[in-house]
Amino acid sequence: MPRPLRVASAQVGHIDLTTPRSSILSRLISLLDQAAAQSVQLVVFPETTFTTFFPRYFLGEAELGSYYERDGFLEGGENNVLRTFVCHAGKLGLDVVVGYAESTPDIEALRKGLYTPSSAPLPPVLSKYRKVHLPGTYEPFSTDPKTTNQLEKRYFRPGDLGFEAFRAPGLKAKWPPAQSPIVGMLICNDRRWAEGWRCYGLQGVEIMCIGYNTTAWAPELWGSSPDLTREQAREDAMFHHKLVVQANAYTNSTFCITSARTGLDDNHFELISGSMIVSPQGRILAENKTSSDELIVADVDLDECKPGKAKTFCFERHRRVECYGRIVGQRGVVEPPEEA
Ligand code: CDT
Repeated sequence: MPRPLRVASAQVGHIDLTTPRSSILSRLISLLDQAAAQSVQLVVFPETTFTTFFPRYFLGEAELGSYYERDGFLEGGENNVLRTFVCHAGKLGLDVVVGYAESTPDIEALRKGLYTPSSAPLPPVLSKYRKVHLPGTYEPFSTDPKTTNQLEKRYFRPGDLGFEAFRAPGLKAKWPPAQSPIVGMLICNDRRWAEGWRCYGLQGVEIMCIGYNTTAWAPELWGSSPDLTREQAREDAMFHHKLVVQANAYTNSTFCITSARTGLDDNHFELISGSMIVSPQGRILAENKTSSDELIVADVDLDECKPGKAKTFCFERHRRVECYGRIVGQRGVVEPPEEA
């Protein structure tokens, strides 16, 4: 029996450091309204949806605090953009995955000034995911305001919730006797690590939801040649983004929805786009056409995950866990010894 679903990626275009939250919120509300008008059931928004990608800036603690959402956002509070967004999605009957920088009292108590980003599908809050792999550095590459820093190790703590898949029962309204979708979340840099994908694969994930901010030009960050032109760098960043998403969707036989924060922030910092919906065969079903706010919609049938899970990637039959110990037992590279 097919399990059809209409899903969307809500790509968000440029946001400056000083863009008022009220104007960001109205753009997000418009994307939600567009999704509802097109009878979408699940929408995925980017990482740090409600602000610019502030870890690229070296900020003082007072300013930094204004870029986080406080824990307990559902209870209210002044100018609570996240709560307004969530309530609007709820009114429209949409399931939403949205990334935001989260501040929690326990984290503040532990280590003032460091926070954890998370992503939550709402309403109600079915699950929460906190980004595990934090790229970049604790110290800035430079304090020159034009430098693209990546200060996630300074501004956040690594996620502590693991990779827990969950069911989204609201999405099966159109096919009641069948099982509800199994959903997983990753945030940005996590998508480059096969380990997280496999943890979800081992729970039978059917829809991976990934928001991100990926810089198109940051020579200090790359593993590739520092001599690349801006065009080559942008092309590489997009290639690697698509490579990891398509490959991991295929090897775990899952759909995947990716959502970019994109555009040219502060008229200087370029982020790639690449918002797309990918099939369990690793093929792109729909993708962005602009580098602005844009809703990318696709109709999927979750039962298309089944052949890959039952055949090529039938984990129970083919995996050889006795050979994989190194993956969890060792963090960095240990090279084989040189021949004597
Ligand atoms: N936000 C985020 O995690 N960005 C990183 C940049 C890493 S530089 C290769 C990303 O993986 O896209």
